[in-house]
Amino acid sequence: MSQQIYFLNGPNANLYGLDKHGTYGSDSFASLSERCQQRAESHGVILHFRQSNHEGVLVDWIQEARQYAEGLIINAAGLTYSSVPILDALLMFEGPVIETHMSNIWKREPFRHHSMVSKAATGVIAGLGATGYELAIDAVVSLLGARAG
Ligand code: DHK
Repeated sequence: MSQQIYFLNGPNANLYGLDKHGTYGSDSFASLSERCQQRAESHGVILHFRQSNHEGVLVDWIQEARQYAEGLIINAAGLTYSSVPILDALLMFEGPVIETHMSNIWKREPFRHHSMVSKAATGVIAGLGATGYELAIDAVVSLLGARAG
């Protein structure tokens, strides 16, 4: 059975590519999903790439991942800076967790400089846009390989 990875995206990520300032690059969410599916396929893992604007839905998916996924990637978007429920759910997940952001959050407004999610993250990738999303998949696969070996 192939390994499964959950890649969860928070509020407004569905609008990537439409931001007039280009903060999140030019890839639409659909094309981001497609790129990530291709990357996962190249590693022979099953990717569940999802987005919700709702904190509780993200918590439900993280809890679901405890049953089905070996690794988890999350861009909690605007919930990154406030969500204790997302942090608590992630702390209950046993596999590697990669926190991702399309933008370099430390180059932006001060309120984006402190992530609640980071306390539960194995590693963080930020500022590399869609490439960072692909690298997050590479990282989880590599960490899972290291655990298996
Ligand atoms: C995405 C968002 O929607 C923002 O709220 C975060 C993050 C940054 C990103 O860079 O992917 O502050």
